[in-house]
Amino acid sequence: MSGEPSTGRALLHRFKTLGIDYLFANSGTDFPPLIEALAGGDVAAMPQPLVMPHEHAAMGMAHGYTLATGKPQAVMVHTNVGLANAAIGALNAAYDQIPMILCSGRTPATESGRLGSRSNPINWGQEMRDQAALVREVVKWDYELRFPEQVYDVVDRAWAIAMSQPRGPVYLSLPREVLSAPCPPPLQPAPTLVPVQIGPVHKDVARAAEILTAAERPLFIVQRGAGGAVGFATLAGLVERWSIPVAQFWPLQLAIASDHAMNAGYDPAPWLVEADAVLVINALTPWAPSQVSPPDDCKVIHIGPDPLFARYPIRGFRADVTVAGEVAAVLAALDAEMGAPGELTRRAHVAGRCAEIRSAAEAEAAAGRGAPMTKAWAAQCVSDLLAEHDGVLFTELGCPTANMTLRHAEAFYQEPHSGGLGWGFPAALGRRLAEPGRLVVATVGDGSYIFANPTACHQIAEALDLPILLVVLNNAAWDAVRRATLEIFPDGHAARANAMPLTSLAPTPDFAKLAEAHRAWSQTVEAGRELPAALAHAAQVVLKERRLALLEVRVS
Ligand SMILES: Cc1ncc(C[n+]2csc(CCOP(=O)(O)OP(=O)(O)O)c2C)c(N)n1
Repeated sequence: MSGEPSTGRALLHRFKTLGIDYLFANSGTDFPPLIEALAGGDVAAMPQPLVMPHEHAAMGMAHGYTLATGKPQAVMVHTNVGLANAAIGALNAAYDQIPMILCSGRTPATESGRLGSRSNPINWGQEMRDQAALVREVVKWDYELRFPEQVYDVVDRAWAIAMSQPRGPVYLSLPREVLSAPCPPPLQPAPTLVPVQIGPVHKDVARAAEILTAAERPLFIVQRGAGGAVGFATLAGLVERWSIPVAQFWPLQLAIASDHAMNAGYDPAPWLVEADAVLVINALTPWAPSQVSPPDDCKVIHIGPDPLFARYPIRGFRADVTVAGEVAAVLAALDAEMGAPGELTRRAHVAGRCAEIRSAAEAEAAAGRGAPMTKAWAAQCVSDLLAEHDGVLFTELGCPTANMTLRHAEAFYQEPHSGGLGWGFPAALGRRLAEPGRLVVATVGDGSYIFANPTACHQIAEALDLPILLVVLNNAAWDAVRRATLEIFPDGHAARANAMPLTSLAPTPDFAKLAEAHRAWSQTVEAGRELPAALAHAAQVVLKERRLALLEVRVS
């Protein structure tokens, strides 16, 4: 022991200097230098370490925390095995443009002779030629720390690249000998690199504005919100002024208030077939080309931090104009460029169609209040609860949001289209960690709940005092898989089978008892008319007793 501060300690200090609040950690034999540093005092100068009993939960929580704060967090897992468990979270973070520093130990390279050299058979068993390859395809950058004095430059670079547009996760592999070695103090305070921000190019904004102002049947398509509260307000004003319908196709975040006159629902198809100009706002998949396409002479504009989504091999949506930049900044530039319209005759027509779509969704929800109820009815009840408490919703094959009344930029978050299920529960916990006063509601399918490693998530909720309201929508099935089969083979054998193979979750566990095992409050609801009272009670338990409440809701 040299007695000098270790590289592990320097790493944690640098994280904190860069504004990283938490180290979401699932530890192993690669962690001793970090554990030693954390136990050595000076804790205020390091991120708060949080024990995550499963890596998937660590990734989901960091994801949810960053959605709330915009601040990247650090996740540290155990060598190659921990990284494999974290890989789904990396896919989700990459899809959702979430900046994050994902780290894992690297089994010691040396067999003896150094502090931290191999000492346990797993140090041989966990050796990989290219550990980073487990996540390389989805992270923006990866590196293996080679020398102690590199740590500051490497962490600064990791952070700056994660925070550059388009944002996303980066990966750092940390050999145990390097973390254990003494480290000189930093030569410069952090950050030494400034993340890249991209601003819209004026000539492209002007061209986009020209197309949109000249259009008779313009359409906006959104998928991941409108760029926070500022972009949300800009979009609302712009489409109000210009009477442009906004369709939210498979939305991950809210872009327009559900009671806004220009909220055109979730299906762009009826608008798209007659559109003469479309603005695609940061959407990888603005419509399903196998089902619908815009007319040949329709102009299509894509805006966002990466309008062509360069990381994805195939994406053929026509792009007549592309404008790169943060969504809020591009919308502000477009708003200014478009100015105010003269006489517009389309407003009543567009607003009327939007109102009809909204009424149809509400009517469908109201019809589903039986026993078992529909997910749409459950959504209606959750919507009322959220409105009463200004709550935030996380939904993963949970409540469909089309008929809900949601009004602000942070009203809801849906699982990313990378589709790594098990995201909803831990992401909601991450949100609650970021915002202790807020009612956070997670609605998840029974399958999604099981994918979340619920024991790990309940343990975290109790240990870290993160009471949320969890609604498990139990249909005893992977209904999405069933529906996908029917879509491709509507009249096939599976459609006619009494029980469709590979889609049943029966018998489902007693979800209420699972929660009870973690000393959470729980109740099972079978009839739709009983749900509002059960939700109200559950919210009181969360807010007053500060206990996690789980409602198992039987749905069709
Ligand atoms: C990690 C992972 N494994 C498998 C899938 C495939 N998958 C997509 S939806 C789904 C079913 C989800 O079930 P549930 O949450 O109960 O919702 P439901 O489909 O019943 O509405 C499955 C298994 C996936 N998306 N992610």
